[in-house]
Amino acid sequence: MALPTIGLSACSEDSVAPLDPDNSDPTDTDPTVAPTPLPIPEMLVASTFNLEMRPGTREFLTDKTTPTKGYNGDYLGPTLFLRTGSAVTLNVTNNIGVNTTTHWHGMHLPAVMDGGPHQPIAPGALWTASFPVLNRASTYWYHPHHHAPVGQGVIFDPTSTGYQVYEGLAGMIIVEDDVSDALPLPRTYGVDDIPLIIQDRRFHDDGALLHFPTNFNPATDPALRKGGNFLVNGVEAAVLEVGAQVVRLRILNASNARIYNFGFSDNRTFHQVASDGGFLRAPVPLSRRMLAPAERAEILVDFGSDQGTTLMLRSFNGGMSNSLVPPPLQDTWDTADFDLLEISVGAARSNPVTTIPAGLTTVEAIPDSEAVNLGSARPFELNANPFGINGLRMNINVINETIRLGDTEVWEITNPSTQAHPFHVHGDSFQILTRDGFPPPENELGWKDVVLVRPRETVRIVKRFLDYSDSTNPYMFHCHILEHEDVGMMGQWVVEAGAQ
Ligand SMILES: [Cu+2]
Repeated sequence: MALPTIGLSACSEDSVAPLDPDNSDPTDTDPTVAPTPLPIPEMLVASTFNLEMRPGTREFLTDKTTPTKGYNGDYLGPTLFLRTGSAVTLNVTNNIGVNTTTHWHGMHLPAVMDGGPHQPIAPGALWTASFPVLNRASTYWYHPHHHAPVGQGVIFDPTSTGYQVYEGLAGMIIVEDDVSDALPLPRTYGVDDIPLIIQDRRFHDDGALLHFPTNFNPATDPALRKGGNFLVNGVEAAVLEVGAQVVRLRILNASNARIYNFGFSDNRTFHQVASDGGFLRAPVPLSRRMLAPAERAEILVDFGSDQGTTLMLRSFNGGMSNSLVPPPLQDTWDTADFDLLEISVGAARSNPVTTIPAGLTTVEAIPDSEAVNLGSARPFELNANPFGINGLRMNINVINETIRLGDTEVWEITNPSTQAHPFHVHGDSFQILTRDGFPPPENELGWKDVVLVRPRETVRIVKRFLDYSDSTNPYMFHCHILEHEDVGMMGQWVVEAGAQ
């Protein structure tokens, strides 16, 4: 499939870097080439899903072939539709020629079904996960989570998580339940309910994915896969056509390392309705929503008065300055505003949603008094030199934390480093109690499975450990900057059934 090679010329402000698929000249735009409509990943609705991890190619750059990997296709994968309360079976076949896994990010499931480092899939092998869907309605995703031997060369290892996700292995999961059914939200997939999988990439001159610059020095460089080619659903500089109505965008930051500060080119207000693991109590009005790697946000955007106009989904990283990525680790795009997607508004579709609901659902706040360790929260210190957690690098043979089934715990995550780290916990969603002692903003008062911990910040989360115990097979906690994870910023925990 030929992909667009143009840079859209829709930017109205000089300070905004135009879309630039070749990433060579910020003024290099060619309005004579028609833009590509935003592709919508195929949605699979089933109780048994068959996923094949396979190699492919894409033409991201004009007349250049990029070797890629995908699920059931060349790049990314289908959207899996799951229903709370149903049973699901996922058959994953590894045809990418190297060891891998597939992890169901955010799902509450037995550890042996998690698809983490302890469920490797050998080349040619089939791995099956089956579990009841217990999650709340929200947006989740899947991606490889293989653990290559930790060492300086691990980020170049084609079996590492960062390498494989960068090649294109990722897809979205949508869970619906009785709560979402009852809400007056846009729900027609690809029409007014739009998946947006956001990624950044770099390319060699020959079109191959550029993992690191040729002059990359592992001793001094940040060793992060970041680039100035921004893909939405695997395509750069695409156009999303919507109706003049309320549209729901499911934004997934599936980038290896990039943090985005999403907003629109006209600075309009939008409403966040869901965070990683479920709906918020009520839509939260925002003009910016930051998402770190692996975070999701569902937002409602009212285009009801915009028929005949276009606007841009933009990342306002200029406003982030040095607060999350310190200067030695920055690239151009960490401190610039840049466009991700053009949105073209046409006539309303049939049966449009035209209003933002006043309320959504009840979110029971887990009382911290329920925690068995309120006075001595379980500590997690994020270490960047060398990378690790609590002074330890990931060791697949070491269980770092043991938790008792049925307990509720407070975890305290501290970040003494100068860089923000998105901390992810497998197994089930948690809630954020405090950031530096204060309650988080309203749009973080829901269910989360990734929390961005800023430099020198302390975040307390509360999590229930219910339903599944397994003293042998662990879940993971880790930084979701994938290169950090790969070099050892990860640990393992088990849930044991013990005397209550
Ligand atoms: Cu990190």
